[in-house]
Amino acid sequence: VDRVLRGRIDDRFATVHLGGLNLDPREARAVRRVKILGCGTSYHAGLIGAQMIEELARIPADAEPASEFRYRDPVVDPDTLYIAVSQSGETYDALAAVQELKRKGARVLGVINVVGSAIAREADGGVYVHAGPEVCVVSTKCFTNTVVSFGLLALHLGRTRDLSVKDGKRIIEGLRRLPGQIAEILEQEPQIEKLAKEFADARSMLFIGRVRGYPVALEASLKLKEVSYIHAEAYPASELKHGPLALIEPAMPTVAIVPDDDLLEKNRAALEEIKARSGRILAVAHQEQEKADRTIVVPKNEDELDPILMGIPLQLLAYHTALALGRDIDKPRNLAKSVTV
Ligand code: F1P
Repeated sequence: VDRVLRGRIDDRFATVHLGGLNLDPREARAVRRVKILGCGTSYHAGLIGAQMIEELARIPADAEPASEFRYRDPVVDPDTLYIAVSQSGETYDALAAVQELKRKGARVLGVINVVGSAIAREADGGVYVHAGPEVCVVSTKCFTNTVVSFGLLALHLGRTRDLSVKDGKRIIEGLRRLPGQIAEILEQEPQIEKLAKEFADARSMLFIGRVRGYPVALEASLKLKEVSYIHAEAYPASELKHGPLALIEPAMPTVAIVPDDDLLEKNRAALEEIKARSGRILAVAHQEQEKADRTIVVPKNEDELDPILMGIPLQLLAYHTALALGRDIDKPRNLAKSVTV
């Protein structure tokens, strides 16, 4: 995270410098919509990025799996800024989506880790996330850095539009706190390892989060699936009452993302619903949650940046669950570093 922030923040004017972005202030102001495309973890990072862009720049934004986008006949709109996300920069579905967009005359930026990769070459500009080489197949630190990069990009777009200097400074200070806060989370690894052992008997796990917490839940459930092979499903907390509550029972624990923001009471009410059905709950929160059986407490940042931190303990949880089950974490079955077909 230090690396992605380094040299990019201008504290005096509460702005950021994104050298290769290739989007001048006039072009940034002309953007009417942002569409983010990526696969797997990169798609989940894009979902968080879309929320950050809506919150900080007030531009309507959404994310879609690139693998789906490329198979439909999308309406390509000149006022939409398209952003492709990829750790490897080689994922074929994402590359095909970018090529299709370029063919239709769209402006496409990349949020990419590997410098000079196929998608980076194809894009008109963008942000490198500087996560370094991912040594294992599963994307972890790159997810974190991609979301931080979206924080920078959202701040940049926001400062060319609606975001005040005061809010810009608030976000910048939040970004600067991240490395220290991540170190604090990593210090909790022994406790998380214990929790992983406690929950490793689950046949299936439900991950829930509301609004900012939902993409975190999606990514945490993907991490668990990828390395432990435990079935996991992520659901928006607000959708629980529309069906999945029927599944709650002690054999299916719930991991709940419960940030201290204006949705805290709503999230607590969801925990109560689960408890009322004898569900076991592991919460990731900014304070102990009374209704949860266990809570991983993470440091609080600015509301908009909370998702960056809340995913990290759940990466550790997936890792230690896989270890407890004797899985080969560095070579998970059926997972390739980049999916090129
Ligand atoms: C996309 C992705 C990863 C996943 C696995 C397979 O890769 O779905 O998120 O962990 O490695 O590919 P990328 O486009 O971000 O390189």
